[in-house]
Amino acid sequence: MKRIIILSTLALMAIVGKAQNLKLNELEYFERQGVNILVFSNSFNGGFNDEKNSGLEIIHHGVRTIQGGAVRLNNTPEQWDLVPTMTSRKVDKEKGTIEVNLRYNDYDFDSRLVVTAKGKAVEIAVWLDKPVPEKLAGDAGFNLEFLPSQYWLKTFTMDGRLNRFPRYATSQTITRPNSEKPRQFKGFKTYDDRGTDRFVDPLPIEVGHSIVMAPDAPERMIRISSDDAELKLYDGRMLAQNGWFVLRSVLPKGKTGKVMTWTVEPHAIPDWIREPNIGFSQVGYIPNQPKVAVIELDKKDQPKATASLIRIKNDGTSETAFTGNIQNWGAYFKYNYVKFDFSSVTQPGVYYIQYGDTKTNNFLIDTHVYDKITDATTDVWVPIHMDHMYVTEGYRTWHGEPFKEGYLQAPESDHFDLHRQGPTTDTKYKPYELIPGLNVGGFFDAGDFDIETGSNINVVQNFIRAWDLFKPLRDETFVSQQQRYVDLHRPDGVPDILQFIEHGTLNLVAQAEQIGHMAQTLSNSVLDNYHHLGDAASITDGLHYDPSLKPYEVSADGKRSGTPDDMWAFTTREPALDLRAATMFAAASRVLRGYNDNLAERALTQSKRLMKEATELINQRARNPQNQMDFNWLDGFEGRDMGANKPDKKRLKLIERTRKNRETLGDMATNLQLYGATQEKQYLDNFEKQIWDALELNVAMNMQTALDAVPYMDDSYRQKLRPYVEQYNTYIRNFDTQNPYGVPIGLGNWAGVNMVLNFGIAVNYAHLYFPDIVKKDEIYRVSNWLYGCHPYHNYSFVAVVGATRPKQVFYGNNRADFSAIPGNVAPGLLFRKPDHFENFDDWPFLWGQNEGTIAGNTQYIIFGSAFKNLQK
Ligand SMILES: [Ca+2]
Ligand SMILES: [Ca+2]
Ligand SMILES: [Ca+2]
Repeated sequence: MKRIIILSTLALMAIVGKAQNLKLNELEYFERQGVNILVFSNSFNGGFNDEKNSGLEIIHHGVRTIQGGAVRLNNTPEQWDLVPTMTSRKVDKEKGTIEVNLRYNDYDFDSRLVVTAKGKAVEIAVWLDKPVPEKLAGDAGFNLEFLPSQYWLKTFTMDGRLNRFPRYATSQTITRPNSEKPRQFKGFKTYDDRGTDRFVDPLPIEVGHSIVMAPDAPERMIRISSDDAELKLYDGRMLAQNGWFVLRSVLPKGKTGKVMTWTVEPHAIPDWIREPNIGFSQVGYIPNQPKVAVIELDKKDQPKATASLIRIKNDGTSETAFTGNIQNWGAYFKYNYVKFDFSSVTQPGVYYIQYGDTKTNNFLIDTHVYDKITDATTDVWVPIHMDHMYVTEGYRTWHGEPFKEGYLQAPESDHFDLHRQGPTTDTKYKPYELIPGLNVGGFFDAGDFDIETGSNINVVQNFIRAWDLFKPLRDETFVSQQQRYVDLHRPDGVPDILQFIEHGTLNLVAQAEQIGHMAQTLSNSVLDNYHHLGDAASITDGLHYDPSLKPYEVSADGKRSGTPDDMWAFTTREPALDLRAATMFAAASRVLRGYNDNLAERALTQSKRLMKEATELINQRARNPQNQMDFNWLDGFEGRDMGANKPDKKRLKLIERTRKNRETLGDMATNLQLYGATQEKQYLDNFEKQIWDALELNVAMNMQTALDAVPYMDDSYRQKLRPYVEQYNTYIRNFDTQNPYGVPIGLGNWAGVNMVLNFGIAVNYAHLYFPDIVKKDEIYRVSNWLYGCHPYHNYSFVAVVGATRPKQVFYGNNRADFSAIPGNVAPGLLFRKPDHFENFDDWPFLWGQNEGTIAGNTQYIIFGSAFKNLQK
C-alpha cells in the first residue's frame, strides 16, 4: 500500500504546474486536468474477450466514456469477437509516446499503435510491417468506442453536417456470407443465422474526415479528424445491447509503414475541478453508531475547514444540527480523501450533509433504519432466480418454466463462460445423451441462466446458515414444487427460507444421484443463446434435440426438434467440489428433517457417499505427484499469508501437517457441518485437530470457520480462540491505514463485493462472541461501504428497501431495459489500472461492476441478518 501512496504523490507532482497540454505522467498515461488518455494500461483478457474495459481508453472529466481503441476486425465488435493480444508496450517519456504491438494469432496479423501527445491532442498512428492479411482486408481497422449512455441525444457534426446520437439503435444493416465473418471466440458463433448462412453487418451512420461529438456538452465534447483515412461512425447496439458507438477507419490494402493517422482532442473544461463525492450511508444511521462521511476530492481541490449536518424539520424548514472540522486522510490512488465525523448527532430525524457548495440527498437517523435491508433480496431477487419454475409477481410474469427438455451430457468441449468438459464424461452417459431428472430446483447463477454447482452449493449453505442463526419465519412467497409455480408476495404458510433450501437441494441431490457426483455446471450448449436477455423460458425451445431432424424442424408429435439448443451438463469429476457438496448435504438434511423428510434422507445418503468417495479420490490423486490440482486450497495459506512472504521452515512444516491432516481427517469445515447434522463426536474431534494449525497459518482466512464452531464448543475453546481474535481485531483495524473506507478493497476485474461481505460477516460474529475484543463500532464498516460510503459515487450498491438513493441499473437479466431486480447487490467499484475506480449507474452492461450473483446475494442475506440482529 505504501507503494501506491508514493505513486499518487508523484502523480500529484506531475500535474502541479502547467496543465494546459497533455503530458505523459509517471503512471504512464497522458494527462491534463479533466482528461486522462490511457494506452493499454488495461489489455484485453482472453477469458471473456471484449469486456469494454481495454485498449486505448479516455477518462473524460472523471468518467471513462471512451475505450476499446485498438486494431479490430469488425465494424462493431461484440464481446466474443476476437481481441488482439498486446505483445509489447513501450513508453518513451522524452518523446511523449506510448507504443504497443498488437497481434491476432488466428490470422498471423501484427500491427503497431503509436500514440503521441501533440499539444491538447494525441496523434494515434497505426503502423504495419506487413500488409493486412488478404482474409482481413476491408475488415481490419482502427476502432474507438464511445459510451452510449453518455453520448445518446447529444449532437455531433461530421464534416460540418449536423446530426444527433440516437437514443435507441435504429440505423441500417446488411447481411454478408458467413465465410466473410472473422472467426469468433474459440470458433463459437454469437448469432443464430436461422439457416441463411449469413451474418449481420451494420452500416455506418455517418462517414467523413472530421467529427465533433457533443459540442453541446462540454464534459463530453471531443474532436477527431484524419487526413489519410475515412472516419465511419457506427452504432454497436445494432448487434448487441451492450454495444457502444464505434468510430473506425478501415486499414488500407497492400500498404506498410504508417498506414493511418488520427488526431484526437478531448475538450477540457477550463479550471475544471471534480465535484466532491460525499460518501455516507444512504440507508441512514442508528442514533448511537459512529457516523463518518468520507469525502473524495479532486487532487486540485482545496479541502474546506468544516462541514455541516443540516436537519430537515417536520414543517419543511431546516436548521444546522452540527458543524464539525474536516479531518485529512490523504491520497488514495487518484484522489484525496477527507472525513467528516458527525457521530455526536444522535437525535432521530431527517438530515443532509453540506460541504462547501455540495449538499447530499437526505437520510435518516433513527433506531429502525436497518430493519428492512434484506427484504427485497429475500422476497424479490431470490425467488425470481428460481430455475425450473414459473415465477410471477402481481400482474407481471418474470419468467416461464425454463429448460423443460432437460440437460444433455456435454461432449468434450473447451467452452465459453470458463466451462470445460474433459475427454471423458466420468459418467455412464454418452455425449449428447439425455441425463434424466436434472431439470428440477436450483438457482440461476447471476445475470445469466446457468446453474453453477459451486455457487448453488454456497446458496444452500448461506440459507442454512441464516436459518440456523436467525430462524427467519418470514413468509412472503408461494412456492409449489408440484405446480412448478412461484408467486411473489403471496404467503403459503411455509417459511420462504426453508423453501429456498429445498429448491437448491433438489437440484444438487438430483446431480449427485443421476450423475454419481457433482456436475461442474448445467449450462448453455450454444453461445447464441448464452447471452439471452428476456424470459428464461424462451432460451431453449422446450423440445428434445433430435439430430435426425433438420435445424428448426419439429417432429410430427411435436416433442422433438432439430434445433441444437438443449442445455448441457458438464460432468468432469472434481472431488473438491464433491467434498463441498457433502458438507452442504449434511447440513441440508438436518434442516429439511421434519419439513421434507424424503429429501433430507436423500441428502444425507449423498453426503456420506460423496465424503467417502471424494476423500479417497483426493488421496489417490495426491499420491500421484503429477496431479496436485486438488491441493489448490493450500495456495490460500501461502499466497494470502498476513506475515512473511516466503514460508519459513516452521511454516512449511505446518503446511505439510495441515495437508496430511486434511487427507486423513477430511475438510475441517465439512467436519463441522457433519457434526451439526449428526452430533457424532468424531467429526468435532476431526475439526478441532485442524483448526489451530489453520489459524496459525492464516487468521483472516480461517476466523469465520473458527467462529462457526463456537456454539458447539465449551468455554476452553473460546479461551484458546481469544488470542487469534485479538490478532483478527488488529487485521480489521489495519484497513483504516490501507484506504479511507476501512474495508478490504479488491483490485481485480470482478469488483469484489464477496470479499467485503465475507469480511463483514466475520466481523459481525467476532463481535458477537468476543464483544470485549472486537468492538461494536467495527461492524458498521461494511454497511457504510455497501450503502454509499465508497469511491466514485455515493449510491447504495444494494437495490434495497430503505436506501434514499440506491443504484438504478444492474447487470441482471433485465439489463437490456436499463433496470434492476430489487435486492440485487452490485460487485461495486471496478478498478481500472493504474488509478481509476468506477461504477456506472447509467450503463448496466459491465458485469465486473454491476452483476449480482446468487452466491453473493445470499451471502448478503447472512451479512444483513447478522447485522440487523446485532442492532437488537
Ligand atoms: Ca454463469
Ligand atoms: Ca412461503
Ligand atoms: Ca431443445
